[in-house]
Amino acid sequence: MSAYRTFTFTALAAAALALAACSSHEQPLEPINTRDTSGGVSLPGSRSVETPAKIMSDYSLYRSALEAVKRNDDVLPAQFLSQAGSSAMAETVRNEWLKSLGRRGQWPQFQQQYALLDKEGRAQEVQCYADYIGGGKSALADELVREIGRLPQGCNTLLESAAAGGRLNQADAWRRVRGLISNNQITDARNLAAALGSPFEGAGQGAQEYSMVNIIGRNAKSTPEAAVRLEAMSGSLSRAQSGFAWGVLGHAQALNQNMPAALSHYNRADRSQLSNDQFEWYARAALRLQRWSDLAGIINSMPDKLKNTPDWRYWLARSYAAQGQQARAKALYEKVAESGRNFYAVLATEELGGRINTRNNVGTAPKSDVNKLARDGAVDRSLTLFRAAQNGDDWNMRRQAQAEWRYATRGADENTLLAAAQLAFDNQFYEMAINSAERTDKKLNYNLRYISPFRDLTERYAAQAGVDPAWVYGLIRQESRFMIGARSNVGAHGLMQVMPATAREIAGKIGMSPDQLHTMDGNIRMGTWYLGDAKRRLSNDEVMATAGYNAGPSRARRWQAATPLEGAIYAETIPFNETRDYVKKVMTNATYYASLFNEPQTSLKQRMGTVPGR
Ligand code: BLG
Repeated sequence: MSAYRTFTFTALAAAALALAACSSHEQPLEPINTRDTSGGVSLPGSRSVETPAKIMSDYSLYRSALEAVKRNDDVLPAQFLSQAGSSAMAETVRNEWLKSLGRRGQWPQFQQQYALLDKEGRAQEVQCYADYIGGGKSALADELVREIGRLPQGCNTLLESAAAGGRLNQADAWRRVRGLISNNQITDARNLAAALGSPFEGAGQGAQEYSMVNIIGRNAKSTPEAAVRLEAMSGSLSRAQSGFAWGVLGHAQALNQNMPAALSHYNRADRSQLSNDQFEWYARAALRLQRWSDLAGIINSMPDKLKNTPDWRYWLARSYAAQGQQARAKALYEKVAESGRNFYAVLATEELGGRINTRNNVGTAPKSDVNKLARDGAVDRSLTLFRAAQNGDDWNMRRQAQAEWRYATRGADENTLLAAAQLAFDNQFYEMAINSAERTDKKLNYNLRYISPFRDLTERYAAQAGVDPAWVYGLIRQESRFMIGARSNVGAHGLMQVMPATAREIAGKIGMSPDQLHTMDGNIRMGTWYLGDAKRRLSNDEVMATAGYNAGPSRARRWQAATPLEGAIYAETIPFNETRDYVKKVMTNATYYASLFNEPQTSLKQRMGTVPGR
């Protein structure tokens, strides 16, 4: 969508914005920066409001159309799209239908529908099919062949045809074959090798690659024999092959937290062969052992995109600092501190002697902006679905309401995002209030980024459990985005995402009924108690307790080192992706909430502390 209609503010409204300093939140707002009074919201095109009946009927047609796509029925999706207008629903149906058309090779219809898809809303697999029928050199194929993990069917189709047509970099393509073998995606590996002209069943490179399954395959790679076998075979392998295989073995050892073995395998790897994931674990192995000069060398040899993330810039700075190179460290900390409000940006800010602050630099979005947004058709569709989802306790519909919100605010400028965040908040559509508020970079409203609803209950139960309310808020924000009744893929429930089995355990210990998991009050009570209990059981350490809340206390203990370890190093070397990311986010959130709640302790570094040795 290119034509943006901009509603510009009058001077009067700008003055109103300057005056709108008092918010409805618990926190008194800091005096706003009166220079920043440029209001106005911009909305894409003209999107007229539809009746609730039309929206609900679209939603039910949408669900049927998606089901129809699964049955390879082309009639219902066509019917739905012919009358649906533009929405996230239409975009999803079009993408799913295009994937089905691609799988079935229905190219004329594919091309017709593809032309109607917004560039920003294209599913990767759909783009793969489009490049596949294009038949030429594909930038996407060049990028995807560097991936070693699973890709959707359409992207494998693209890669195989590019391989067969000699349009892929051969070294990259064989590396992907190896990667697929190490990830146990043998069929995809076999197909790609065949497309490269050397099948697994032949006598050429394909067969040789496949023979590596007993070294780098899923069941082999973490065994002690793998390294012995690789050593024995080294003479008959290419540098790329053995260089890749050592990376696989290093990665497997690092995930088992056998860091010295991981490092020694990785040191024999060919760095140009490592995937990003393998590279990160190479660095984590050195980090966990605090081999700072090795760590600097590893980070410096990462591909630029990875090396320039806040995460690895921060650790590179730390390794420079540990080696006495303060000026180089400082320059990097400055870059990381500018990268936003993530875990490492906060830690870097502190290394530079600063502290986070939660002073808003804008006032509350003016009522007129918020009202204007509410009259946008796409925003209204989202809110209509949201309300209906709440009334019917329908989580599929709730997810669609969220998708419509993201669609409605796609490409929005910062004023619009802040007004959207306010509108979502006013409607108790909390997850989207956060989603919109945290997409701004210059104009910051911390009360919306870090909303704190249900304050009475949360503070009461946090006090009962003897835990910091800022920590509890940081956790709820990460767990459920304040969605009452939220459910995770594995069945965790409610604001604090308590698992039913854990709820039974808690209920037995503190005399509650397990069913109270499903009430707002009961959920917070159970979650805060469990958090406090995890903390007591885990040496009173907040970082370990956070990990334990998500992955189980016994795992958090297993991840301890033999000797005391900086909390940030403990967190960065947690082997579960979900938990590693979770701990960093919860602790960062807690730091922002501590500042918003005027708690005395607002240093993330101190909060991360030192995890005691086992
Ligand atoms: C946690 C439990 C732990 C349990 C672990 O799972 O739930 N915590 C709570 O219920 C509060 O008790 O440890 S164990 O009892 O020692 O096994 C491990 O099973 C919850 C986690 C699971 C996670 N959220 C709280 O953090 C979750 O739902 N993950 C799936 C995310 S998604 O839907 O796939 O994105």
